Amino acid sequence: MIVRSVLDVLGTEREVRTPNWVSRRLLLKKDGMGFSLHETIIHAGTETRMWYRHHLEAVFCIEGEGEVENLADGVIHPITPGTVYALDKHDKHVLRARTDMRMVCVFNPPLTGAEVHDEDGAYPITEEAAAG
Ligand code: 9YT
Repeated sequence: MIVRSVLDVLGTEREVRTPNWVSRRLLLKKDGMGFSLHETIIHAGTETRMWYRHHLEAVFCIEGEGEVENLADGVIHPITPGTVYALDKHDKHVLRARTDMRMVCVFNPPLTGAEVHDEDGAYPITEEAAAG
């Protein structure tokens, strides 16, 4: 059994910071679950364009408010605590945070840990990650 707190992750290599968000990667590929699970804080006032070409991601909001725009159809969905969005079609999207937003994010295949967004807002796939 793995038992781990966000507090264990702070300031370690499992905590990844970018200008728009900080991600605490509680479970990664090396933990052997077949998915990765992160707590991500999206900073208030930011707008982040993303396209996870190689991954499926579900994002469950537990704190804060914002919106996600599906770039395929221009539809804007409000995001508040209790709402999940799932990028089941590798959807290109923009996330806008009105306040700080606390999200629980699940990736399939799991992230290996070192990923940061490329110029498309995607994470690269490594052979290791592709193997699941
Ligand atoms: C909501 C979202 O996708 N934010 C970007 C960071 C990502 N969730 C991560 O790496 O944890």
